[in-house]
Amino acid sequence: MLTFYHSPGSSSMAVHVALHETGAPFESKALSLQAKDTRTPGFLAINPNGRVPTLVIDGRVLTEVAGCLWYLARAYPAANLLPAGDVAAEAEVVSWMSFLASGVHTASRQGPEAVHEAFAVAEKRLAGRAWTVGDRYSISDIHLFRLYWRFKPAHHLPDGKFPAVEDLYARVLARPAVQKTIAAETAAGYALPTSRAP
Ligand SMILES: N[C@@H](CCC(=O)N[C@@H](CS)C(=O)NCC(=O)O)C(=O)O
Repeated sequence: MLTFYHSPGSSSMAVHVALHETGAPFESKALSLQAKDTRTPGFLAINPNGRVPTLVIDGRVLTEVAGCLWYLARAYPAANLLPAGDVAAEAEVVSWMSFLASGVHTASRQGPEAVHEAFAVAEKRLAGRAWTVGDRYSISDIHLFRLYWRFKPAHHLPDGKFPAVEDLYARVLARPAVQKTIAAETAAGYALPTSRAP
């Protein structure tokens, strides 16, 4: 049994997309960042870091976007969210997700200039390829998609500045699992654009 602690529109959206991609059954627990639901004693007892996403797998707690995405890709291989039979390609997925968590997500706190620089690096890393790793969609594309989805309006990233990222973003946005996630999170409630990306 999976219990998914998340907040609509936040980092946890990437994991929400992967849950829908895999079709894994899960119990949804939506938390409000504004109401500081992630800082309650009850939630801190589950995740002492007080952050979403938090996935509880049969009583075991898993945190961080990259960890949760990796789990879902490995636990539900039929969804094809990881390159198969290629260790170097799997390592590339880890490399992208580490870069996205430490180099792109954190840039938000340093302001728009740092975010622009981070996406310029992502653009160079993509180097005109369709997907972050190999020739098909994987969890690192979901991770990149969600950051661009959030940061483009929040940090005024102009159309045409990061063409490879934008192209990947548009193809991921069109996926049924992504549309389902956006519908579910919109119904739960969030407002975009925001002046402060979480
Ligand atoms: N490094 C973490 C970042 C997660 C994160 O920053 N989550 C934010 C929402 S985007 C959060 O839960 N904030 C709640 C809080 O600070 O109280 C990851 O990759 O999962």
